Amino acid sequence: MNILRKYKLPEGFFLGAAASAWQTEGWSGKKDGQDSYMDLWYKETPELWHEGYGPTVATDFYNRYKEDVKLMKEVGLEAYRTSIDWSRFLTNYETIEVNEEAADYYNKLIDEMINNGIEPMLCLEHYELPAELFKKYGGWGSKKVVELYIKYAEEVFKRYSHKVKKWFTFNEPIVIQTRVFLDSLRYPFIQDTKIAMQWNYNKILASAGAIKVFKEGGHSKDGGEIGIILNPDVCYPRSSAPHDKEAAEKFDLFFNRIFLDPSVKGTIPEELIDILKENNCCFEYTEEELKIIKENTVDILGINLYAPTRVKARENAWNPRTPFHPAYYYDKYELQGRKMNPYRGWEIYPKLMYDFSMRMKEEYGNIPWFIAENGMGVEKEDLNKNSEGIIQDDYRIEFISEHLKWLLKAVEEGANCRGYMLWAFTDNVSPQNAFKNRYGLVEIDLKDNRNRRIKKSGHWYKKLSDSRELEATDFTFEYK
Ligand code: BGP
Repeated sequence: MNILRKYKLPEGFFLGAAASAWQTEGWSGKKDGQDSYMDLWYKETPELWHEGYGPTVATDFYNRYKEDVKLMKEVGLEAYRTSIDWSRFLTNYETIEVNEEAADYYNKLIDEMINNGIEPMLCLEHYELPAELFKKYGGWGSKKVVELYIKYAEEVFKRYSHKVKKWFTFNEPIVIQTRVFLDSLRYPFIQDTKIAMQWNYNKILASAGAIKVFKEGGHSKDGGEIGIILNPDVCYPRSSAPHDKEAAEKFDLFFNRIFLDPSVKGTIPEELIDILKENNCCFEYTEEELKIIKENTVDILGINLYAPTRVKARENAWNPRTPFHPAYYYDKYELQGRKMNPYRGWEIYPKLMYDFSMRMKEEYGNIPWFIAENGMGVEKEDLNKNSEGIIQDDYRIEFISEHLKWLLKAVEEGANCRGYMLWAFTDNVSPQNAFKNRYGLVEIDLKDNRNRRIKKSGHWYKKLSDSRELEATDFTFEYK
């Protein structure tokens, strides 16, 4: 028998859940020419998306948000994070012509949340780059797109910053270009490391630019805060030997410090620039841009943590015919005996919450941050219902409890983590996996008009939020 303990949620520590516009809203209300990069990817290769589902209807949040806000209350959310879909919000991305219908929808959604006591947190880009800017300018590879994004951000702040107090420039800004241009896993299947690095850099610059207009526009008054949501891969070396440690350090440089350092410290690591230059794939930058990055760091960080990454020194020589890739320095490594989520193929290692928290405290000035995503995607959950039709997702309750427990321990030891948001509020569309793995506290029933039904975990989350007391196993390992 495991020993159970009660852990108190500290005062002011918030509980919420997250989603994004394109994963929930559906295309309802979108006009011709308003596709996002995600819509384009799906339209080009629908056969590669799980069972053919994509963002077309998603959860129909655009039409059903009132019903959903009620459910947010019923599962105990204090805050809800979603995004403004850039491709929907504007009808002309160059002259910044607003789609007033969309602007009205976002306005009503914000009001609905506030009126129900749920704090809205909004992100400006959760992969919703307008397809038109992708096709015309090559997307984030172009500084023109940086300029247009900052104008879009300015327009959004003007309309809503008197009501919304937490803003985020990007969600997981590293992901798209890593999958598309570094690893060539997605449409349009191009491999070009320099383009991937230019996207990284241009997003760093765009984030700083949006923070600048936020501050200069006076949107910080009355407690307005702006930050970015990053997905650091908490990385562990196979061994303490120098070659394995170096592999982990290089992985960390390319996938974590690349966004953490400029966002928090205002600097891009010199070692990264040196390596990119040596390999002829450095991004184009100017001293003036570096100054903007230096002067416009975040107020708050949102952190998405799901699974650890384990690496070891490479065992085989690099194929000299392949272009430079950070994997020149490492191989991925699987820890024997690890606990897995087999559906998503991710290791489950709750202590990563603690390890990352301590890193924020020691290396990043302990600035305010929160868990912006953490969760467990599981396939065929509907086979797991009780007689009343409620999904019995005890594994999700255990997953949340174990991760939250490690996070609370870190807070007790001085980590400046302000809250926890689960991915996700309802089941929703994943890139390519679509509705395969379900993440929600609330089920979306695809066989029955996308009806909503709170899962066992949703009822549990509500109790947690009301009692502000987590019951979870003690830290001691039980020998059997
Ligand atoms: C994060 C994204 C989310 C969400 C989540 C779950 O990386 O910010 O948008 O999709 O991961 O991952 P997936 O949907 O790939 O299973």
